[in-house]
Amino acid sequence: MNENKLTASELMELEDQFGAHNYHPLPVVLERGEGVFVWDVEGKRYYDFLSSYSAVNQGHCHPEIIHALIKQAQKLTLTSRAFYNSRLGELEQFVTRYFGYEKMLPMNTGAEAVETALKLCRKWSYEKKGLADNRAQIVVCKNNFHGRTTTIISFSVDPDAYHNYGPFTPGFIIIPYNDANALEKVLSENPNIAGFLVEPIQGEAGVYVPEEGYLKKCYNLCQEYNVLFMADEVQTGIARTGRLLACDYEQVHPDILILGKALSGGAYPISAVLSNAEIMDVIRPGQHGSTFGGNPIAAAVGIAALEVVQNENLADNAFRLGKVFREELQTYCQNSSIASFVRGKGLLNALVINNEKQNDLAWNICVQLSKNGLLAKPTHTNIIRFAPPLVITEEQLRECMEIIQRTIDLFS
Ligand code: IF1
Repeated sequence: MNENKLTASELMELEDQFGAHNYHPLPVVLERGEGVFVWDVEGKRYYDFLSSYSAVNQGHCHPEIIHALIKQAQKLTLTSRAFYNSRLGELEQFVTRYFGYEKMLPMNTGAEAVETALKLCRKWSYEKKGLADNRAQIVVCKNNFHGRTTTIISFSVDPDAYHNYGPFTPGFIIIPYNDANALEKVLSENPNIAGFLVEPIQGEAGVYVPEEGYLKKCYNLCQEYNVLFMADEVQTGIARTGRLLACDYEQVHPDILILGKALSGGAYPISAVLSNAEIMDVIRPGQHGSTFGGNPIAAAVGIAALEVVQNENLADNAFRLGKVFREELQTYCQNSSIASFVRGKGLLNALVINNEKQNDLAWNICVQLSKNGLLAKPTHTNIIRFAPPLVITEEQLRECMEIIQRTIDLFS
């Protein structure tokens, strides 16, 4: 142990003093990760049930992903897109084949990829669909979460996300989620709609799973009205929900697919927008870009991260273990005065806590869970998200469910 090493409370104090207060973290200071585990600065081990908001689906520090990262970092890290680089084409070929598209546009963060999709959709609507200048409207859903940029928060309904960040970007129409009739109504009444942007499962809203058939209905309506169906699979994509994409459950192939997070297995910020050439080709040289997007490290890491998903059958594992998780916890809920119900798909799940008597109950449960060796984070005061790395085994999952039940029992 390094004698000069700061203690956990000193490290938290540093963040408190010198960092912006835009987060409220659990009081745990992590310094190492491997697979489903992370360790804090005192050497205590935890099961990670947040997976860095579903970015580390492949598990922390996956050796093959880290190997690809290091190897490429020692050779060439960044060229900008002023030149070709020896890895980008390979990534683009790999990713387009992997997800069944003709073209990909690389960015870095989820929000940037969403922004890219919105710009692409607008441009397509003027140049292909023939909308009049500056008239394009994009339909989005209530309680959406697509990132933190000014345009994206312009169509948020969460005051925390948008309050006092105006003026906002116009051109968005908000309809209820999980309501295909609402989409049909707006499409039939408004001829200026360019696209529909949707999360296949609403993550930030509390893992809200729409009715079966919703995505398919919306996709078909978009086809009927010549409107682009854009799926934000930043959180749901890449095996998290038990299929490669959450849209795969309904055989929906989005016109524009938005990916991020686990596209790198958490080793590097990588995001991407995918579509066919007819759409993507409306963006010409100089009309969109990013200094870091498509850099050689990202390319090497992205391929390695997707290979892991395939080689280790992570979608199947998430599908199978998600069922085990929900079945067992649902039974537990029936006998608990505190745990109301569980919902989700694959290994993207949420437990709804009955906090009528105590509104910081979910937070307190999460603090106690951390003491018992499992990390999860509450959202919307009464929802706890459970999303372990997809490399988790059934035995580990069963141990975790035991920790969860034992912890909640303490509050009964
Ligand atoms: C934070 C939640 C998860 C996303 C979807 C785009 C982005 C995200 C569907 C933007 C990001 C995050 C960001 C994170 C909290 C988080 C989150 F709580 F909001 F719902 F994952 F669970 N589309 N989701 O979920 O991606 O620009 O961040 O790379 O701390 O804000 P980004």
